[in-house]
Amino acid sequence: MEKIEKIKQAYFRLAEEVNNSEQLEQLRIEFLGRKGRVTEAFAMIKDVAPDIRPKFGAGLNQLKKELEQHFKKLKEEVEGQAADQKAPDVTMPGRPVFAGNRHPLLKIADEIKNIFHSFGFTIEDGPEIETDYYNFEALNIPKSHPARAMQDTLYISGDVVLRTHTSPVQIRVMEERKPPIRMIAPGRVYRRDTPDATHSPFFHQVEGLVVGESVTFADLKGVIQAFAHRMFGKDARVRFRPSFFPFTEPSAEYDVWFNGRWMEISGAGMVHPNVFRSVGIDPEKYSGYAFGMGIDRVAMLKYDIRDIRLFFENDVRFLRQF
Ligand code: 2NL
Repeated sequence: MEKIEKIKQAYFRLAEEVNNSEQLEQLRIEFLGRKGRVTEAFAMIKDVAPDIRPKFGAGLNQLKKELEQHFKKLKEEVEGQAADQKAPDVTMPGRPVFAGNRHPLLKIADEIKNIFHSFGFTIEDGPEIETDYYNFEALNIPKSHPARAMQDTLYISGDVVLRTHTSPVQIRVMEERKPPIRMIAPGRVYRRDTPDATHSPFFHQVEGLVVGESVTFADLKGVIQAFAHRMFGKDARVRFRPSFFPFTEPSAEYDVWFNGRWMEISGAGMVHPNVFRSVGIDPEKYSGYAFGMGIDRVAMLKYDIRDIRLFFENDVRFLRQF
């Protein structure tokens, strides 16, 4: 029994000092291994006097059980520590980071630009702060037109305005270039509107303009139809309704049928001869068509968004869906 007690004490003395896996393994070999001290003690049973043999055997069994249990706990401790101290596992998958995404209006604007670019249109740009001349006068919009009133347009000073459409870009291009012209002008425009589900004091528009010899209304319809198919798929339908704009004659508004409803996209028509005259293009020689469309409207139709203000509130829960 003294022998058992000695092994036990030796084991615990050594176990106290174990703090890495090599020492742990040493401990196992020395006490619980095939030639370890516990195993050796079992081999001694046959040399022990028969009257104390059962007690010795039971003591040894008890010792073995106790050391094995303790060793198991110790092993868990040592290995846990080792795991903590290990270098980071570079093969672990990374934690996903939300990298952000493009604004839905920019995505739609890009799609529109790509479609018209593929039709051979150039993409043109111009100032958002415009003069009365480029925003109204050159477009054959009379002084008396309600759009020119203070309640509809944001005036910076007497004849400086925030552009109400991107038509001024087309006027500037026509002043600078000879036909043929085939262009779109995407950009932000401003109106003096109180925000609600369908109005915002700023929104986004793409205007298109094609000028050449014998350009017709049929060309306009074909291009709008082709655009609608590319943007909304082959099932999209387009309808034209007669309308009036001072800068086109004849004029039309057009709607696109998509997702079970008609949505007014905007207007179009043949460029008014007075507009050609104000930029020095001969209306007897050239004809052209123009159209406008609301980017916000196209985005609302395509993504089934029912409130335009969502685009401008910058709530990431909304924005990250696209
Ligand atoms: C709308 C739809 C439209 C045009 C824009 C245009 C531009 C030039 C000459 C003639 Cl430079 N027209 N743009 C034409 C028809 C409709 O926008 O609802 N506007 C108030």
